[in-house]
Order: sequence, then C-alpha cells, then structure tokens
Amino acid sequence: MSVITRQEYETSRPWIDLDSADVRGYVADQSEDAGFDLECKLTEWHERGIVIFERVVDPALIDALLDDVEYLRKHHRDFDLVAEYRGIRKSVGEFTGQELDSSGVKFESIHAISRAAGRLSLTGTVATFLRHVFRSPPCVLQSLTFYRGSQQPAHIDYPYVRCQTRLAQLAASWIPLEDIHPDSGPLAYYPGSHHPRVSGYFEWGNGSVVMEPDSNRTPMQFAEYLWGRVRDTNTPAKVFLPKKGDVLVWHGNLIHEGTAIKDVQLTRKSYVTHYTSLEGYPPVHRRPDGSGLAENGGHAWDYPWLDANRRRLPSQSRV
Ligand SMILES: O=C(O)CCC(=O)C(=O)O
Repeated sequence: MSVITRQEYETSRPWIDLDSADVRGYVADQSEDAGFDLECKLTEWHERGIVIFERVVDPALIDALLDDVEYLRKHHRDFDLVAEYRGIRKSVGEFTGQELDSSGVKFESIHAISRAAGRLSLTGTVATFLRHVFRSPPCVLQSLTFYRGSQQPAHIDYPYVRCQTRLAQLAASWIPLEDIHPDSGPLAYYPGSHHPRVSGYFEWGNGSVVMEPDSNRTPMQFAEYLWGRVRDTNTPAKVFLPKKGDVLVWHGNLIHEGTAIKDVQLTRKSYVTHYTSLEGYPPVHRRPDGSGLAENGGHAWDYPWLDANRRRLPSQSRV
C-alpha cells in the first residue's frame, strides 16, 4: 500500500487555507474586476469552504448538455465512456437501460465527449473565482454527471480524487441541470467542515489519508467518522436547493453528501466538476500538443488515453 500522509495535505494547501490568509490585502492588489464581490466570496470560502453564485450559468449550455445526456442514454452502446453504479465502474455500453435509470449512476468525465459539458466546467464566474483561490489557472481533473440523486454518504473528495500532484489543491463545482426538488435527494454540505479542526484526518490504513485499492477501511467507515466529527463540533448540514443557472463551488476538504431520495419518480440532473491548479495538474493527464478547451482562464485538456477521433455527442457542432 502506498502511503500519503497528512503532511502531504498540509504542505500543499493553497494560500487561502492558511489562518494568516490576507484576503483584503490580496483583493486590493487586483486590477481586474472579477464581475462579483471578490473579497466577500474569498472570505466566505476561507471561513465556510463553500460559495454559491446565482444565475451565472449559461442556460443554453445546460440545455445542450441535457440533449447530450439524453442522446447518450439512448445510444449508450455507441460510446466509449465509463459510468459508475453501486461502486462498480464499467463502460456505458455494458449498462442495461434499467441500470442507466437508477439512482446513483454517474457518467465519468462526459466533458471528454461533450463540448457543452466542457464549457460548463469552465463557466466564467467559477473559473475566475478558482483562479483566485489557487492563484493559478483552474484545470479540470474530471467531471461527474448525475440523472438522479446519488444518496452518497458523507465524504470529502481528496481521498478519492487524488491524482493531482498537490493533494490539497482541489475544488469542485455543482451545477444543477434543472431546478432541484427537495424530495429528489439534493446535495447537502457542512459549512466550515473544510477546516481540519472539524474534518480531522481519516486514516485509511498505515497512516495514509487517501483511499487505496488495498485500503482496509471503507467509504461507510469514512462517512461514520465524518458524521461523528460534525456532531462533535456542532457543525450542521445545509441542503442545496438551487434553480437552474445557479452553481455551488466547494473546497476539496468540505464534508458533503447526497441526501435520501423521498420521491423515486423525480430526477435530480446535475453536473459536478473537480478542479486543481495548473501546478497541481498531473502532466500525464495532458496530451503533448496541449489539445482541449481553454476558456475564461481555465483549462479542460484532452486526456491522452482517449482516441483523438473518438465519437462525440451532438453539442460538439452546436455550442
Ligand atoms: O451530487 C451528489 O449527490 C454528490 C456529489 C459528490 O459528492 C461528488 O461529486 O463528490
């Protein structure tokens, strides 16, 4: 088992995670207008590990991604994309129609075949905000697309999303693709839980703070540990009930979960992107020619392991 210790997390934290972060001084030095109240949002991030922007996501891109998702669900056998269901990862082509409709199915990195998804990941407000969080261009590590609620128990992301070379340089955005119904199993999060004094460090075995294929502890043990931490530190959950057009951005160490679905007829279409900084982006996840999307100061590079001539979803020629 390889061992990644908490030191690796602590020494790779971005400037804004430090107790000494001078947000006001940093903002005073900026000459460009971010288009939103940068000091207020960076302060919120520092204190709570989560920010919400309302009505900043292009609805035309959302509609184009929804069309791509419907197309993919109908023609899943024609595409080379991985999806996860109940902890098992396999190609979408191997899913039955019934499985594809189940809660907890997530398409992995649809942005590699959907231009609409790639452009949503690089939504201007999100890319600008994260450029200040990292003090570096944000780069897309992966994306997840949900059709129904995930019901995923409490977790934080870096033990799972850990290919970045600077472990703590991790953030995510959650874009609703429709207005989110309270009974559909919305996302919940624990503001302030990104502080290690709240989250602590869960050990997956041998002092490692990330999950390995041979870890002897399970995601459910991780969830129980985190629920214990938020209970002991009096850190209550908030449920996110956004409208289409809103976006939530969370810190890579923020505790969050998919709540229980109360009405199984309801969809909960949503799109998650995980980002790291330019310096933290793993070089082997990028083609030598640097192909991919570059927008709003961020990057979504083509993965080198995918065929350059792979089949793409319809938004390729529309957005
Ligand atoms: O959307 C959800 O229900 C959970 C998403 C999530 O936890 C993640 O992508 O890390």
